[in-house]
Amino acid sequence: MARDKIALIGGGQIGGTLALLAGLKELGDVVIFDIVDGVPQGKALDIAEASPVLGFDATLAGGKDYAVIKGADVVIVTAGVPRKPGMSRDDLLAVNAKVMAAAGQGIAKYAPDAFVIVITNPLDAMVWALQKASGLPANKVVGMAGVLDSARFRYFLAEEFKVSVEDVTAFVLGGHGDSMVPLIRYSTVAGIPVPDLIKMGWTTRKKIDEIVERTRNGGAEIVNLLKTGSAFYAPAAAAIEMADSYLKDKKRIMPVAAYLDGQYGVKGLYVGVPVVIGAGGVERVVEIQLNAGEKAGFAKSAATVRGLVEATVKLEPSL
Ligand code: TXD
Repeated sequence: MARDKIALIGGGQIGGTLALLAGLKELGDVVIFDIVDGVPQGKALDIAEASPVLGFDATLAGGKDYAVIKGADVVIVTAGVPRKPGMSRDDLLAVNAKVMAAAGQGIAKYAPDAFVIVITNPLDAMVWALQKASGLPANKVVGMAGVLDSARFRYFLAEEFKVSVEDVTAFVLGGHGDSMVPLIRYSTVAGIPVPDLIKMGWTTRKKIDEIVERTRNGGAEIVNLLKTGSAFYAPAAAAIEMADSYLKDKKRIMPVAAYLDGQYGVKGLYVGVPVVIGAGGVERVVEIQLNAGEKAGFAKSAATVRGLVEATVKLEPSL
């Protein structure tokens, strides 16, 4: 049986890391598509030359013609421009919406059966734009944000409790970044909910609130440190975990930007919710009961996303 094929649309900071991680985990053959000639080919060749040392078998290639993604099983989209100082939100939306329109057409033409993971920011609007432009079924197109936000939350909790990150689970809802809604009552250490750990004296409510705030600002914290770009190791690791669950039909439950058709009271938008990811793509949206505060936080997050999508449609009428 031929290997699976992973196509990366965008071979920049995250794209290159995705290619390396896909190789390391032997997820399949990798192609990198980018509009900058040479970069995709150079990164693909460099990672291929690492394979004898790292011990994995995969073919890696790059190119600037969408035909290179032909037949891909998974497509991960990081193509676009990051927000530069002085660039308005609408400028960023306009540029990246055009990129999503082109990527959507390329995927529709060459990889219509793929599972698509969008990473490009502003994430919640770009995943909507990509699905619209590609015409792929909504359950085969998702956005990566929640797995990254929950990874940050899990890391900070593990640091606070001095336990292994492997025994910490985190539950986040809503949009990416500051409109994220973390549910500490469903976040646990070895199954013990965080509120119980507060009662057990392992930490304080104040400390947990600080950790939530740090998670919300996780992207900005890295941008301020790097100064020349945004996070890319953790975002790439998060997207690869989602691809892995699809390719191996693992049916992992993960927080992703998924298409809601009434769940959580939202219709026709991509918002961060827990879903089951298996060979069918999004196989189930996990709809938990929210209390009044959580409902308000989620509704606020969904309203922000709706505003972004409406602005995107105005700026990119082809969507
Ligand atoms: O959690 C999340 N979703 C966020 C997403 C976490 C971190 C980064 N976030 C966003 O991902 C970020 O704001 C960007 O929108 C994307 C990709 O981030 P990255 O750091 O990889 O950006 P780079 O290094 O600028 O790479 C973008 C690549 C670059 O090589 C460009 O040449 C290419 O995209 N590019 C294109 N490729 C194909 N087609 C078009 N039109 C195109 N335009 C640029």
